[in-house]
Amino acid sequence: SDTAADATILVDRRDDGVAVITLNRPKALNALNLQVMREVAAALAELEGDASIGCVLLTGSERAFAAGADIKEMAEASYMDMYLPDWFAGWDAVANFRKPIVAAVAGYALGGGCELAMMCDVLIAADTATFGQPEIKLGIIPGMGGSQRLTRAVGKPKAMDLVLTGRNLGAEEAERAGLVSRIVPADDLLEEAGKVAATIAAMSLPTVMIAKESVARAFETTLAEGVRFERRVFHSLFATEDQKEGMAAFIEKRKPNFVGR
Ligand code: CO8
Repeated sequence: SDTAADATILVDRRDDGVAVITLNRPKALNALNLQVMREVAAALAELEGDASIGCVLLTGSERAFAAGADIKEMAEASYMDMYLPDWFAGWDAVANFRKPIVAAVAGYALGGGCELAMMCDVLIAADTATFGQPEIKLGIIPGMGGSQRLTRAVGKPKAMDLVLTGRNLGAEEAERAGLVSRIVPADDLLEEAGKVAATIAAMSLPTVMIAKESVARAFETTLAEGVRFERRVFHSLFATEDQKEGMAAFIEKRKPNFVGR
């Protein structure tokens, strides 16, 4: 772990190609203040350039992935306090990160916590996970992409229900709605999510990055444009050594040894 004493996150680069980022403000249920945002963004910037890391695992505690943006930090803010520094734009570092991020969510993922989880690529939920966009109860609305990403994930009727009433969603309803990838027993969360992240990290890194980019494109464009994009980047993979290795390994009935280029 390479973390400062007063840090709000822990970063652990494992030798299986997975970097684990743990949100660590236990007394505030991992409320996402500006310090957390800056530390996550800085950690991701380092991991982006670390060729030994193929996947990031983002998690919180048993009690809370994150109970939202830090309400105490925002309570007295004015419009200009929010607007001029573009409050929370720094979280775009998560959404724009090029390697996959697996979120391992136990306990509360509310408000900005739910929005942060939705910025990740694979969302593994403990059976104890609770999702929601309760901002309406505070007189605000989701501000880290929730009104958009939630609606794309679960559709308009469910998103309206959640955003307008602020009610919580248990893990099972979240999975039925398409918000999470898988549910696992809470005791197995880190192990199971770690296996998913390690599986991804063992693949060809450029292929994984391009696969992520291609799926993410579906949220940005029309079907015809998205399919055209996919075909172009599909063709581009034939410029990688890993495509040659992966196909040769299949034909020779052995495991591929991807080199990440
Ligand atoms: N911000 C600051 N502190 C928090 C937050 C939060 N979001 N959530 C919990 N805490 C603190 C509590 O204040 C408490 O601190 P203290 O001990 O000093 O009083 C401590 O964490 C423990 O919390 P509770 O005692 O409340 O624990 P409970 O188990 O009783 O309840 C809940 C847990 C249900 C999760 C409850 O804490 C809660 O409702 N939290 C707030 C949830 C919420 O409303 N989240 C949305 C926040 S707004 C948001 O995320 C907007 C994002 C976009 C903003 C974009 C701006 C541009």
